[in-house]
Amino acid sequence: MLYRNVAKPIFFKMDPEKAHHLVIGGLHTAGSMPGGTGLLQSMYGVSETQDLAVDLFGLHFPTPVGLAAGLDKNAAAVEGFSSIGFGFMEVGTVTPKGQPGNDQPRLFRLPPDEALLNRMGFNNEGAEAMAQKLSALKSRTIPVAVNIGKNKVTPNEEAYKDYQECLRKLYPYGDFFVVNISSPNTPDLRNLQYGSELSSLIAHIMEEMRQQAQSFGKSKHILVKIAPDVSNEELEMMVDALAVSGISGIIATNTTIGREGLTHPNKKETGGISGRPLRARSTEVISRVYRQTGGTLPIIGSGGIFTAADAYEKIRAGASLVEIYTALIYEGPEVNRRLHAGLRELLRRDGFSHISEAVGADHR
Ligand code: FMN
Repeated sequence: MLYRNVAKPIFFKMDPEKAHHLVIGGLHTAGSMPGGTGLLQSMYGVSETQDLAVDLFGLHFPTPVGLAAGLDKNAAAVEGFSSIGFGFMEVGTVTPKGQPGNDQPRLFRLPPDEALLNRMGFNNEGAEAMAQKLSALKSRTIPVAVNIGKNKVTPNEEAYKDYQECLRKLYPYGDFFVVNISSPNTPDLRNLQYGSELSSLIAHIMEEMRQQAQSFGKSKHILVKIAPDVSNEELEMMVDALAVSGISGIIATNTTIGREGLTHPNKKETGGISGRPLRARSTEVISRVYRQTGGTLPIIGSGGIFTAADAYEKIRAGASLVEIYTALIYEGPEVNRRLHAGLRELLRRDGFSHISEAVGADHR
């Protein structure tokens, strides 16, 4: 209630990006202050329960709801985000070199559509800066995934070098990794999702993962995040290629360039839409990936989750974990307790004693 009644009315009067920096700054300060994480935990934390804790990728996820990529692009507030009820978080997208991203304004709210539109363009401080921040963390309470991308100036033919460089700099610090080839805001990035470009990129990335595993003495998992704006045939080919590539899972999906059903005038801006309008398509993609792979490739569901029913829909469609971004902006950190309690109730309703029993239940 505190967020919805007090903070949100103030934030929503501000420029969206300024509000964003205020949140990150606040969570950074709270997270690094003595007693700060404890206070956040007591206000917004979620107690781990046996029915919702997930073990996957050799990691323990205290809850199945994570923070999606793009909010903490520089890993500036990991301790803060770890204390408000998330079961894991992604940091990034990070690129090898820092870059400013697109010109502002580049983030827009569409309140009646419960959506955000962004064309940030991978604004971030670069892999080295992120490595320093992650290495300075005192302790970790949830898995932290590093979401990696390519610099805007790097041509697609050389994109693999950027992903490899990110892995070289960040391998010790990520609990797992996400290859972002699905942002609509880096020119031509999404072309890396198709055909030989995809196979060759992932082969190079897997080669680097093997080398890093050897020199670091520990193998880690890497997932690929895909776009919702692909035809079902394209999706099928993509999943075929990814299923044999050695990656550990798929994140479905990133934002959409579609504008269907939107009412707010900001829909005319260029960029990717997140939130409510993305819900149905991202669930459909999850469902298709699960069916095609027979549930053998773990899926993290992302897109338009506001309620426990939204999260559960994605889990039943085939997601082992889910993540949110836009709901956090519209609903505040209180959203995590609601999702957690609601998911437990839905599991009980369906007679499941553990969330893993619900994963892909719609296909059985
Ligand atoms: N996804 C990425 O993989 N990398 C990013 O850097 C990234 N930046 C984002 C920035 C903004 C402002 C928003 C709204 C989304 C961004 N995303 C990024 C996509 C989210 O991680 C998420 O997949 C998407 O918003 C759908 O989830 P949601 O409907 O819960 O927001």
